Amino acid sequence: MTREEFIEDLRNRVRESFAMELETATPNELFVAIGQIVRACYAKSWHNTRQRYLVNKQRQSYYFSIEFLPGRMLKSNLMSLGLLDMVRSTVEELGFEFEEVLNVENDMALGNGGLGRLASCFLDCLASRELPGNGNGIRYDYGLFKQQFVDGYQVELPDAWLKSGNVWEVRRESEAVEVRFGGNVYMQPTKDGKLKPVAENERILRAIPYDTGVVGYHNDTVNTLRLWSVEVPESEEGKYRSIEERRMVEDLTAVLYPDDSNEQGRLTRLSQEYFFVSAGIQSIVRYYKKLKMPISRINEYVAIHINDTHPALCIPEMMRILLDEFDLSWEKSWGLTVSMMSYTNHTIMQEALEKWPLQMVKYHLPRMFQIIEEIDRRFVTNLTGLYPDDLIQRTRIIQGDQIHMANLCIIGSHSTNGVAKLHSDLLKSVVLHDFYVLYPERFNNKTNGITQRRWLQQANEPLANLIDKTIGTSWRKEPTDMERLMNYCEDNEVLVAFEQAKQQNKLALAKYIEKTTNIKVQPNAIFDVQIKRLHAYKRQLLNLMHILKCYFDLKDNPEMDFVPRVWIFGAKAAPSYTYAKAIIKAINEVANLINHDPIINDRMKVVFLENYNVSLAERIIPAADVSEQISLATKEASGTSNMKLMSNGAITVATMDGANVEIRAAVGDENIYTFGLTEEEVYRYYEQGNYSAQAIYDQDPVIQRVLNAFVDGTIPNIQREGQEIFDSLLRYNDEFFLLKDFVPYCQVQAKLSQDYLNREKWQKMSLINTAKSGIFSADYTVQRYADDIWQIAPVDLHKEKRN
Ligand code: GL9
Repeated sequence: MTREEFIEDLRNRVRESFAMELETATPNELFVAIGQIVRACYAKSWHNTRQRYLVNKQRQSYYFSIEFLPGRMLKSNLMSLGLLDMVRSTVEELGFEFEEVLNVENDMALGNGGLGRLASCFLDCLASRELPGNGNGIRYDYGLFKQQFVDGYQVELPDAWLKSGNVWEVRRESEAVEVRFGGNVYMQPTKDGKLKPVAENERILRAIPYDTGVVGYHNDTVNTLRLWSVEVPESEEGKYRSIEERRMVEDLTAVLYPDDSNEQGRLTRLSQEYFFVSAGIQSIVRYYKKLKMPISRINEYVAIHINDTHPALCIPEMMRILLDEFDLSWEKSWGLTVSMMSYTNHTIMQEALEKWPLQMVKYHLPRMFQIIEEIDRRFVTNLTGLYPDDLIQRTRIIQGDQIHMANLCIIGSHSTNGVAKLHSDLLKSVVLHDFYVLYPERFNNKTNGITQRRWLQQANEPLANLIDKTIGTSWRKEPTDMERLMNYCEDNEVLVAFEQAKQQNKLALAKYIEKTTNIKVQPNAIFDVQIKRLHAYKRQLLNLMHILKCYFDLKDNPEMDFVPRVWIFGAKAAPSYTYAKAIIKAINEVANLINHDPIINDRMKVVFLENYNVSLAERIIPAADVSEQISLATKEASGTSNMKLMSNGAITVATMDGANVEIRAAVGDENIYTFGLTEEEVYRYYEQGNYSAQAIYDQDPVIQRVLNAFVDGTIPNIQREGQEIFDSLLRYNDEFFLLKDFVPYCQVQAKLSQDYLNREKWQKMSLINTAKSGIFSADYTVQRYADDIWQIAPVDLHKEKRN
């Protein structure tokens, strides 16, 4: 597309869609019109990709996830299509602010955090590697809540992201399917002496797919993210007597559950899970029928991935279709199902392991229940005599009155993986050890990754351009090529240029901070960043305790040498998680206290940015000097903000948890600040039960002063919250060992401050972090899933041309 063609197209679309002339258009109209043009640009490739898969009978993978978190798509699509520079300069020449146009787009925030963002990075990388991989999920009418602070408290507002339409999606009316809930199922004998399930009084819902193209980077691959929305089918209209009854049904895909790990056990959530699973599996099977292959070979063409346990019903739903609709035997159906399914575990936090009340499943999903019962029965029968009874009882799916979804996933799939080395090892040795005894060959590790195209190339153009200038552009497709930066570790010119790029990003963030919070920050201070969901185990409170210590040090000794620092937080708390909300309130009050204290004289600033989301992450990450990854060892399965920040040259302050362990191995001990309890030490405390927070408190006057600040009025306006926090640390014995890790944490922070003054040393560390970050590209992660688990490969793009 030439510049002239683009302007012509833009002019026409603004005219046709809005009855306006280009000259009078606002960023809103421009966004929609450019979005339409971009979609038109990849429409043909999208169609061709689908055709290619169909004609080649391509084996495909389907990534089932209850969350996807793509963020904005205009800039990334323009970039993938190679149109970004032309469109940007043209739009600016026409007299518009390109940034403003980009900012019109609502984030697509159909996820809570790492797990949902990982799913989106994976889709991007699958397309960019020309791998036939699709996404399957839910089209929530409301995404993750918008966060506001009122008097320092988190307030949640609805995210009506679809209000002004969605240029990227295509509603595929003709591909709707029916999903059935409730009713009774009984077994009826057939003529040939078999038993067939017959259902009556079911509630039938219509699932409509909305497809979004996932555009590969500089290739012709456009894969599909399919999200399902609920409707009442016409045939069922009569069954709903009241508007409320109908509303209940339509509410099924209304909102994303805002809990990042706590399962609330709500019926709507269970229904959501079955809804998108059943719709997705049905649409896969219908597609497979088009290939005209026997059903007994479906496992050669289809790989289904269960992203955490939320889509676990994929297993019984596939069984249902093979048994009830294709009349396959149980054994044959089971063999096919297990060979198609694979599962990723994303956390070892006990409260996040999904369990459903047996009665709820039995009543609302009776056929699913029958099948799960039979899977469980056969599991027990097959193992009895071969393994100890207690092991069988611990690993079976139905225990007491609950259904254990992780157990279902492991038993019903051929692969179970964790998301970082340490996490996968813990699954084998502790959390899922019993299963490891049963199925050692099923367990494997797939360390998470990120896409540097969004998180570096797109979010951090100053650094990306500098990398291009230094080592060429190949890293954009082959991220490990960034290693070549290692040749410039001693090159002063390059180091200074890196520093300037960082400085430019810090300036931009400082402007944003001032605009949104009225806080003025010094761009030459250390920008110390902790961005992630707010959770006790992630220990934002430890960070806050260190801030308080610095504050007291300065108060006591205002003349001391102090390297200026800006602490930047971004975090949402689950609306029902009162403890996490108390910490938000406390951080905000400490910020207020410190930011306005004349003695501090701007040497410390604490900034809690509202409404942390993908777009805000894209602003913060390029400007970070320091990356806080300080979860208690064993608790963070992997983390992914650690990888994004590292890529952008931030230095990590890290516990030996999740992927931090692999980051340290990559950059070397001297280019990361590690501290804190190790996995072994944490488990030793658990075994011996001899941790005493009170004892640590009693012996350490600094800790006393920091903790007392929460309850003695030093931090104003946090009576209730301060007490709750104080009690969590002393009365309830500090579940996440903050007091134990506090001193070593402060020590590495002091070291870091000193090192920051040595600009050359710091800049070199920063460069090494970027250089070594290529291995954390999700390009490689999805390639490993493709090779080891899904067995999918790129289509030979030139095959059709040759034929
Ligand atoms: C998580 C883990 O907590 C993270 O450590 C991990 O990086 C991601 C992706 O594998 O998965 N598991 C989980 O339930 N969440 C994660 O971030 N929670 C959210 O997505 C909010």
